Amino acid sequence: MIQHAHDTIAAIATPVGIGGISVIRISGNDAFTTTDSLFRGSTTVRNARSHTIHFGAIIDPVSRETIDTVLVSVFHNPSSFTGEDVVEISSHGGYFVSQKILSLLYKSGARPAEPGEFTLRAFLNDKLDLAQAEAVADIIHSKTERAHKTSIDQLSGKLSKAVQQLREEILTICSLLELELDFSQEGIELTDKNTLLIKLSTIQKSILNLSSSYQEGKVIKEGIKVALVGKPNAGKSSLLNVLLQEERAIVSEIPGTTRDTIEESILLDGVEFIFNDTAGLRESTDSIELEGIRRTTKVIDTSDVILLLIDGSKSESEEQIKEFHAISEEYKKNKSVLWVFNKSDIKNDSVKFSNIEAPIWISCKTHDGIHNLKSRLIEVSIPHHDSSVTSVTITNIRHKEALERALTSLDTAKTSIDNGLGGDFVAVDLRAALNYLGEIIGLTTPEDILNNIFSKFCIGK
Ligand SMILES: Nc1nc2c(ncn2[C@@H]2O[C@H](COP(=O)(O)OP(=O)(O)OP(=O)(O)O)[C@@H](O)[C@H]2O)c(=O)[nH]1
Ligand SMILES: [Mg+2]
Repeated sequence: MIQHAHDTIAAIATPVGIGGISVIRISGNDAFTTTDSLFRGSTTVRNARSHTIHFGAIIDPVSRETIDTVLVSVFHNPSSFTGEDVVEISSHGGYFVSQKILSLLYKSGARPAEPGEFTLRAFLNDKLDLAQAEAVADIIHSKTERAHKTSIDQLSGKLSKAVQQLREEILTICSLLELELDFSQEGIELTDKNTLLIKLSTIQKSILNLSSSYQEGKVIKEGIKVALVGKPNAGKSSLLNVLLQEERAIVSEIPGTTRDTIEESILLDGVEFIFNDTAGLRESTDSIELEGIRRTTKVIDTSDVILLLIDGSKSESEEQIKEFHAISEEYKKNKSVLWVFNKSDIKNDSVKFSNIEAPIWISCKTHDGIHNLKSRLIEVSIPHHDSSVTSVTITNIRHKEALERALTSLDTAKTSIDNGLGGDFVAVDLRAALNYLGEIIGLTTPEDILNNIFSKFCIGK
């Protein structure tokens, strides 16, 4: 993908379907002439000034038929998104028109753009660094205000600036060490060992702070998955409906009502909470119900929070609780587990619910305790990193891993200094840290990783 980055590419940049307009994007050396072979307006595209819009028609060059009336936006290189000559044709929306125009563009010499290829070109032409290019995809996918804010910050270069500053600090130390090597014959020392160690520790602290913002960043970007788990009739579907404020799932007094898992989300504290209503856990011989129960286990595995829902009106609850204790023990190492007792309106006071950490009582019937439940969900699942130290939040696991590798290299550098090893040893580790940080912004990112990143974009972006 990276080799043939100069030919002319075209793709529809808007979603397929019925809509007011559709935008077809063309980028590359022949973007203007390719468009001119179809466009009839008061000027040709190649004679149009940059950043101007022109009304005209798209004509099939073979049949001479008019396909649509359009607006054509013209951007001359390097002042365009990709840094190349770019044309954006705004046609009428729908399934047919934009596809037809696209196929005519292909016949006139453009080739189909690969996923993310426009953004890849922007990156290769230094319009964006890699972290900013990734932010473009994040903006498109953001569903909440907070997700949007972190991606806009990243697009505007906040993360890139923080990474660049860290690199500069390491580079200064590295250059000093390398300079010292030149004078090693004369026995001149430019750097004091302790000062060096303190400086490296300070840099490490900043990197650590940045990487620990990932926990919050992940939640902001991906949301929180909550599994509603319990015995049949505990009220899982009722709870889902109460949270969504709509009758989404079927509720009935017949145990085993929910067979398949139902996934729906709501916003709490600006974060998306994705709830999964599951089939009630019980012994069963019904093959459909058993499949439902198997799916419940899968949902539990992939959730961030397990909400154990217990019918608080039933006297057999002690036994259930034993079973839930087993689930809780198995998962509480890497997930939050909330114990929730439902049906407080018909609560059975004779039953003792022992050994349970912070039980939450609710009623799906009267809505008692629902507000408290929401607060507890927010409390256990949205981490807050110290944003006073750095206002940058990272949301990408690739960035987190690169930061961690940089930290390890700095650790090795510090050990080398402690052990009295020469500056050349230390410099090698510092260079490694520089490379890892460089991967975040695309300075030192291997080509296969670049390809992988851009292939996950949508076509037309
Ligand atoms: N009194 C009372 N009844 C409730 C409450 N919540 C649910 N119910 C009733 O309990 C029964 C079962 O509710 P569901 O929401 O279908 O239970 P479920 O856990 O989804 O059950 P399955 O899908 O069979 O696993 C229904 O008759 C509900 O009306 C509550 O807070 N109070
Ligand atoms: Mg149900």
